[in-house]
Amino acid sequence: MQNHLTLSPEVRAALAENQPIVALESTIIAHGMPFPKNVETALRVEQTVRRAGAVPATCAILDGRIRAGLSPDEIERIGRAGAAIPKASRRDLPYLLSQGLHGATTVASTMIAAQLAGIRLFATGGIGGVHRGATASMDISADLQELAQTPVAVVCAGAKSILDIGLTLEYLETFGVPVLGFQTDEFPAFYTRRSGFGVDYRMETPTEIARLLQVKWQLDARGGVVIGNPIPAEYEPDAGVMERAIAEALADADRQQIKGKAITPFLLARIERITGGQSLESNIELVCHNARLAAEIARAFQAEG
Ligand code: PSU
Ligand code: MN
Repeated sequence: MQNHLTLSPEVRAALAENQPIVALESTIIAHGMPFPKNVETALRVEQTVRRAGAVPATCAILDGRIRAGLSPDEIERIGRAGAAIPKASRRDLPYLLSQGLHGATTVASTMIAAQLAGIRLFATGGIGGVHRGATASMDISADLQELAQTPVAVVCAGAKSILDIGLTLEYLETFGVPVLGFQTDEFPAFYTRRSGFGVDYRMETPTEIARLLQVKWQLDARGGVVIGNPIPAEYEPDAGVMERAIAEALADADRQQIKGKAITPFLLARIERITGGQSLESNIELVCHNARLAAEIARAFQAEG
């Protein structure tokens, strides 16, 4: 079988030495934030992982190869190219790899890259989910099916209320994906610490989470775990402003008939425009916050294993 994965020298060495590693996605770089903040953020997230004692593995598709671990130059190239690099979820991989193309990895495809590499922890901003109105549109992110089948734990700030958070949690329950809250009883809603929906289990420490992950994969090698880490209160934007921005963005998407893979990036960019960049600052801070927690869990996971 041909191996489609290329590891950076640093990630390869970290794997050989059983060091803690945190996978990071690239759709957030190419489609989630504007240049140059996207590149600054990606580099700052890597630095955050390092400071917390783990090795970052930013993932992407470059020249038809799945890559785990990128150089700062490669990260900058992805950030500059932005939306010119296609957003790549599970279904896009065979095409991009067979054609020798580039792709920005989503939560789903970053989980695939992490699993191929042997990386168990992954930090991002928000996961994809069941979209509002999905009973008619059937728009459910492939991230959720990936969580159902691929053994990687995803630290996120929850799911944005551009999604139907209740249905997203129902879907995860159906597919047996544990949803944990780090020092919270509620699943966070990305920009806000609360969503009104509970998590399955509240966890107080990275070690507790690491032990749960060990047991999960001892029982069954299949499937991921969602770890909801609320945005720090000092970076939480005004909830009313965000709700109005989200409602306006959703109405615009509806009017312009935005569909499929374009909808999430469209909504993120609209919200950022409407809030005058306030949402972007919050987004950056919560990603760094998640990267730190993922590194701490990765360290505890290595210690427990
Ligand atoms: N949600 C966010 N920011 C993001 C994404 C989701 O708050 O950048 C990105 C992630 O890469 C996620 C993807 O995996 O969008 C989900 O897209 P879709 O709904 O098309 O599966
Ligand atoms: Mn979709």
